[in-house]
Amino acid sequence: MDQSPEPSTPIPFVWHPRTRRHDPSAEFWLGVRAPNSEVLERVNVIRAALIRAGHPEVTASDPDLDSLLAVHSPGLVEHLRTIHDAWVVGGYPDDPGQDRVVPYVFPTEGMLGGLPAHRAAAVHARAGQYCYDTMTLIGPGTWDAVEGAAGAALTAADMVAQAAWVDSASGSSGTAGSAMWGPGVIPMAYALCRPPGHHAARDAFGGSCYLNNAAIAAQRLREQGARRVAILDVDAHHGNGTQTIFYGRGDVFCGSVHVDPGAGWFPHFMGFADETGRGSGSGANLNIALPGRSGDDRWLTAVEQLVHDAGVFGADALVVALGVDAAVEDPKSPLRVTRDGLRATGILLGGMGIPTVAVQEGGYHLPTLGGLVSDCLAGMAEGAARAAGTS
Ligand code: SP5
Ligand code: ZN
Repeated sequence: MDQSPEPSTPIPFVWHPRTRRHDPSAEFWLGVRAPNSEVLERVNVIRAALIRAGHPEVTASDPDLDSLLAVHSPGLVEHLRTIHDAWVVGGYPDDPGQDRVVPYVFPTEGMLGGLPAHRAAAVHARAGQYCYDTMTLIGPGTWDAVEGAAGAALTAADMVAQAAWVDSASGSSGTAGSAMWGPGVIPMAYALCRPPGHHAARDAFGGSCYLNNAAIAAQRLREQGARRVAILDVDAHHGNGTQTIFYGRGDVFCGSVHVDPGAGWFPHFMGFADETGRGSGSGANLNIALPGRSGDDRWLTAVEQLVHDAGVFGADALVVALGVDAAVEDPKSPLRVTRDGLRATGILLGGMGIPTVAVQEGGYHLPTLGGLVSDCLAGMAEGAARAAGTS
């Protein structure tokens, strides 16, 4: 082993230029139209910061349909792919004058009373079939970007899996995966996904999310050689979609630290500590809900707990649902985590010392967003280098 720590390898970042085509333009909250804060500029500032910090850039491949259907229902995928075209054909941009797909009626379980929902004839009714809020609008380029984001998550997962399990099994080197990381370096990649994904469930979308990029990455890691994957979600909001997707599975651990939904925060109806998994997934779900004004101390104690439990679970691969909206500057959450706190978060996550895919989730304060993501990734690389050096 080297005596002096190697300078840690900058984590490669994967993105798809098609992320640019998504413009939700607005959100409707309590019937009031507001600008949507999940804007393209988020990707621009993160990408600029990562390039400045020397992270190699990789262009994502397009995803194949089967990879999306591994965690989502065919109905949801078909809906997202086709509903905006149907909206335009239906004339809604002219009458009533709305060019984004906006739902108004939601066929909830309570409404249906156990009956299957009929396929609604009206496109404006179908708009609410898979959607659970009024803030996640669909525009002309939304599906392109959603596919691109999923592609970025899959490409990052494939790079990591190739280096971790395929090349090491064959003893080969020089393939795309192993070329990225030298011998002894723990493979880690970051997917600059937009739109984000952790609020999207198997059969429903909302919370600015359409398909669950982190879940898609985790599933791919399982298929490519990981035996037990941990998804650790450090976005300020509970990763409710990810939780639902894996709730009954014992091969994927989901842990999330977030602002307490019981104190009135999105996603309101889930994210509580008593949600611990079901059936063979019993014990494989961990929610840590924090009071609104929590800062670094409480936050890092929670992250330590997530890392500890994922270790006890026996994870041999990690997916980080990397939202940075817990930052004190962020307008979307009351948490008060500092930039140093996010770097320390990265060190703890990287310290697991296992192959890792980080997937971008939330983070909305444009002046600090790039630095926050870049510092968290630097922490991850540092934590992994330390773990590798002492193993
Ligand atoms: C990925 C992610 O961070 N999604 C966050 C979704 C949370 N949206 C909650 C919105 C709550 C209402 N906010 C009021 C906005 C008033 N314009
Ligand atoms: Zn969030």
